[in-house]
Amino acid sequence: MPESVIDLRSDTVTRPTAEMRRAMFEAEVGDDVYQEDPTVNALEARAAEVLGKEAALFVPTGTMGNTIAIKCLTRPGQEVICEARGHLLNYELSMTAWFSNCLIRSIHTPDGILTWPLIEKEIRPLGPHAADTGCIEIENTHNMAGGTVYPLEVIDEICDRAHGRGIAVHMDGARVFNAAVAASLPVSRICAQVDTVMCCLSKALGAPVGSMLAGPKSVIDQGRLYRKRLGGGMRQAGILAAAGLIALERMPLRLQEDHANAKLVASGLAAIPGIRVEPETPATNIVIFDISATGKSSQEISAALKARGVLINGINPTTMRAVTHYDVDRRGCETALAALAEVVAA
Ligand code: TLP
Repeated sequence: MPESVIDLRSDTVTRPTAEMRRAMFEAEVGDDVYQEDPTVNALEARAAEVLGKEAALFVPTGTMGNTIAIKCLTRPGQEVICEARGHLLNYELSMTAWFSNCLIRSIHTPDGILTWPLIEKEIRPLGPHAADTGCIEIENTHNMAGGTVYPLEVIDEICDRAHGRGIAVHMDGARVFNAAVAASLPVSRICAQVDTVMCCLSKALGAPVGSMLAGPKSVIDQGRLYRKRLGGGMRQAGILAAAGLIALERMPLRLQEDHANAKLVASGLAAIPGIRVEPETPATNIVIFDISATGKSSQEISAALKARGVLINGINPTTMRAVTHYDVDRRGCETALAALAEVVAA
């Protein structure tokens, strides 16, 4: 991809910083399946500290982190409650069914945010006609709802009530650092009550590869075995963990910039005839917008933008998503907006 392309398809496209590349080059490594890679061990210890959990596990992807968490928190034949547009349900190739043998019970919300009253209605005790609820999964920030952020009291209430009924809570915190910045709270406070949290180093935090799964030591020990079963037992993974450590320490400090750029993109989009932005003011770095009134499909718009050096994908024929990140600055966002206005008007 040439440097001049403005890529707003996702924050997964971020490339490692010069500092990360240097750290990767110099990383001390060992065999992580023997738990002898000092850099992976340091990353796992630091992630546990930052996330406020007893232990953490370095996994190659967010999908693997979620898969392992759901497996550890459920028994085969149970249900997992998840928001209807959740990543777990829509973008993980049915791993909840395939690996954990559980069914997802989804709940529609306007903003991606589950609340205890919505969840309570869907909790089922085991009986002749119903499978019991094994776990509740919440996505913070919520990707497809437009990077929305769970209010702290909503998370705490879900966790208190769920635990009272013997049900575990997993947070898909792929972008929990964005949530923390938006809520002006330490990430450890946001996930204080959830049993497990997965966070991605390879999205807004810019590491080339990797996510962390954090939780009680007993769960993480069990998770390490599931990681091996899934083919995720990596050897000299310290090369990757070295970049992950920098992602964890340095990159959260600059996320506010991405959030400001997302607001700029949202207000620019709202000014283009035929485009409607949802929500109007993004809380974090994801802008979801409806293009149905432009008379063009998202595929047509994507193709025309690509010809102008701008990449933005559709979620479906009438909805598109732009994600801001550190590889696209304010000027890049302005150029993308100008290209979009041109494409829509053409
Ligand atoms: N999200 C990707 C796509 O898969 C949609 C993106 O471009 O946003 N949880 C959430 C909330 C995510 O957004 C993603 C990736 C994952 C989990 C999975 O992470 P990876 O891609 O590392 O498996």
